Amino acid sequence: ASDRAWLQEQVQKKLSDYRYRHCVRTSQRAIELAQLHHADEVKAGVAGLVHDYAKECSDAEFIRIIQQEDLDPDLLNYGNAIWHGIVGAEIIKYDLGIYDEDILNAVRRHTTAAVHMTLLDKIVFMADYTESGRDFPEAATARKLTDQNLDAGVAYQIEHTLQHLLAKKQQIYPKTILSYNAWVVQSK
Ligand code: DGI
Ligand code: FE
Ligand code: FE
Ligand code: FE
Repeated sequence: ASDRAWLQEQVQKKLSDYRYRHCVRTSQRAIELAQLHHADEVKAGVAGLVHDYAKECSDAEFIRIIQQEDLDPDLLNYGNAIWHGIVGAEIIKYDLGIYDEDILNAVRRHTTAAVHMTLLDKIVFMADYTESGRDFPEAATARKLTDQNLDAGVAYQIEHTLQHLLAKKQQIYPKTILSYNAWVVQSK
């Protein structure tokens, strides 16, 4: 069930074309970062490919899974931005038969980051932010930083994403704040 061609076909069927292409680019960037930072290239490629697999699922489906799988009920106070990774990992298990907890955790942590992140978590988090299609002003700086120093890239993304959310008066998930405190405040 982790055959690359089969997996890519499942992701393509599940997503709109533009998001499917984002997933393929994230997978390519994750493999590149795995080579650069000596991580498992196969796991990085798979995690990058599937990281947004659940992004186009309905709210009703996420809510049903949060309840059925006894996930943290506080999740119900958030929305797709938070659900597609954390709850999406459960959908990836059912649909794609991926049970590797390294891959699932990288998917779970790809939006909010986390206080403690594995090498694979960091690679998928930064691949999503620095894949070749990203054209926001911070992307070029983030790419350079991430190639040189993965942890510096993680801190950079966390800081800029939080700034962006605050500027739009968006609801902040508690784990996002904890990540900020751990990665940005303490490494000042
Ligand atoms: O799924 P992608 O768009 O490729 O990227 P992502 O999963 O890293 O982020 C999805 C969105 O979620 C992005 O606009 C940033 C936003 N986000 C990250 N942390 C939080 C958040 N949104 C809210 N409301 N609260 C957060 O804590
Ligand atoms: Fe995402
Ligand atoms: Fe991300
Ligand atoms: Fe993404």
